[in-house]
Amino acid sequence: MFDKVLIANRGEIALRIQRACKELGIATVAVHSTADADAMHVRLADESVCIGSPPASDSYLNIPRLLAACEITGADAVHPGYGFLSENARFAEILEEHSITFIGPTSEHIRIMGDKITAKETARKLGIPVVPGSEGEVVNEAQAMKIAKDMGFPVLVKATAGGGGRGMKVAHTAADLGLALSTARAEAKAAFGNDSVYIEKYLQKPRHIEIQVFGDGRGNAVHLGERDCSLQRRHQKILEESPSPALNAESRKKIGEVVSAAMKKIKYRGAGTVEFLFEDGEFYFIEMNTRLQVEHPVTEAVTGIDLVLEQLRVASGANLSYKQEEITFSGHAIECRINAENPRTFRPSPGQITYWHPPGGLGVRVDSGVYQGYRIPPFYDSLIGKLIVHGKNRNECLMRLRRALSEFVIDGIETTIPLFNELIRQPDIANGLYDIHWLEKYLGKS
Ligand code: MV4
Repeated sequence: MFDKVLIANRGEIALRIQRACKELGIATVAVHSTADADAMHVRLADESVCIGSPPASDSYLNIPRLLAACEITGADAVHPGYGFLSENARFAEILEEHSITFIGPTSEHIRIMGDKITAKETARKLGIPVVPGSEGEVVNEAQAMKIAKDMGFPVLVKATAGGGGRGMKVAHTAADLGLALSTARAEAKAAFGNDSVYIEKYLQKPRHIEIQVFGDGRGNAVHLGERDCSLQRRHQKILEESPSPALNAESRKKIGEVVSAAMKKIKYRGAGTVEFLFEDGEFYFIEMNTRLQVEHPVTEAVTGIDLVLEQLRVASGANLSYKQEEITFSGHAIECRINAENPRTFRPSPGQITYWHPPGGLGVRVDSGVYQGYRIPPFYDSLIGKLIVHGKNRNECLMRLRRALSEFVIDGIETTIPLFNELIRQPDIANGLYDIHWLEKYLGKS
């Protein structure tokens, strides 16, 4: 097992990773920008290194500085968390070249899944159901038109280097296709420096269901059930739950087996999430995330498995701690992302937290890096905490979530807590009847 892990991240996930390291007796190194000198993950780490000024490019995304922090402290492994460099294949490679373990998949798997076309092609070959569409990128309108007419409109133009919804354009009819292609290309070029695009049949009312997987890198892999992440606004998840209200035991078992078999075939290592759209009882692969996800505590709540402990163990060469038949799913969990934002306009609300009182009690978990008196910097994303609630079933979970939200006191800034108080009282949410467009329709109306 590692002696010292450098956590190349900040905020709640840096603390989350520190907890697992401490349970295994591993020393922790925090890195921080000048804006995060007072952050909790810096206070609780065994060592800390200031790696630059607030902009991520000058700190959390700066590979030479992260490498220098490893050299200075003698860290023998790096945990990237999520975001920042967590899916940067070159970063994983550079660490390995310096005999420092990247706690995650191989750079090869990061690269394959980071390109949405190679990801989809790999999934298709592994027997994972994918969305009908072009075989690879489309190079001109004539080619796109033929494929679109064969599939039928509407179609979706997507950026090959994309993800998270950037560089995506719907073409509802043949007349829209040319503009959709050029607009998606321009957005992809601007966002990723790569204007390659592909097209897919546009699914109009899907849910977003993702499967948590874990592999040891030697051909063993398990799935840890699904998370329903359909409640999103502008591709930002705001609430996630497991199990999905839309799945029955048979569809859950089937997709879990297809995905874990696929991860065995490619000898996947570490935590991963296979993302699907789910519509009319069918799954359609869209992407794979080769990192720990923000919403991983939802899976931890229903399986009782600490995913970060597993990441540390597997990265140090250990076998998986669980066989598939030993993984059980109990109850229901819901996570609400607490953002420092206005609950109506979603405008960021940085500033000082003058009062902080998180909820507690059975089945209530709050993962956060803030504290009373902490000043939220304006430079990073607005997530300040995650409220994860578990109950024996969805109704008990909702009942407990209502109570936990009513107990949560955060003064001095605006947060999205009032939005959750509203949402969990909406019949569609209480009944689990929502798709990926539900929230934006609701916000558009209210
Ligand atoms: C789609 C889709 C409909 N049809 N692909 C959004 C970001 C990336 N994860 C893929 N996304 C979508 N791909 C086809 N063929 C709809 C979306 C989509 C979406 C997906 C999941 C969660 C929220 C979403 C919001 C808008 C669009």
